Amino acid sequence: MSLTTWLASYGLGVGSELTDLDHDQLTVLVEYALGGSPASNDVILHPGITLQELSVGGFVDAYAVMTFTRNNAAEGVIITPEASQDLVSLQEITQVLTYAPSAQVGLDLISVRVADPISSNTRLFVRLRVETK
Ligand SMILES: [Ca+2]
Repeated sequence: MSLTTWLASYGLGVGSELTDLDHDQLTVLVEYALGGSPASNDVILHPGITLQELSVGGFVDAYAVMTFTRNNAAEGVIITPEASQDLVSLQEITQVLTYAPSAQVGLDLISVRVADPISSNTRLFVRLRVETK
């Protein structure tokens, strides 16, 4: 379903993508990409961050893992997980741990890990960037 069609299904028009009408801290565009609704609270869709002990290259260490949903029906959006140590320089997180259907029909559940173990970072920020193509 195109973004325009999806917006119209909620009585919204092009130009409302960056609003947060239901005050759940997710913009309308992010709700479309992650599988939420601009008319209901979707706090449950906020990306989750956990620390996990993982074996990478034969060495076990603690890694930051971000988990988020993706709306299978969303067309024309790019979801990019990113990590930064200083909020100036951002690197795309490309190490995908899992990419599988979620418990909610139509959504995939994706987990990615930051490339370097948490012990190598004094500070670490992660975010999900959502943009239209
Ligand atoms: Ca919502």
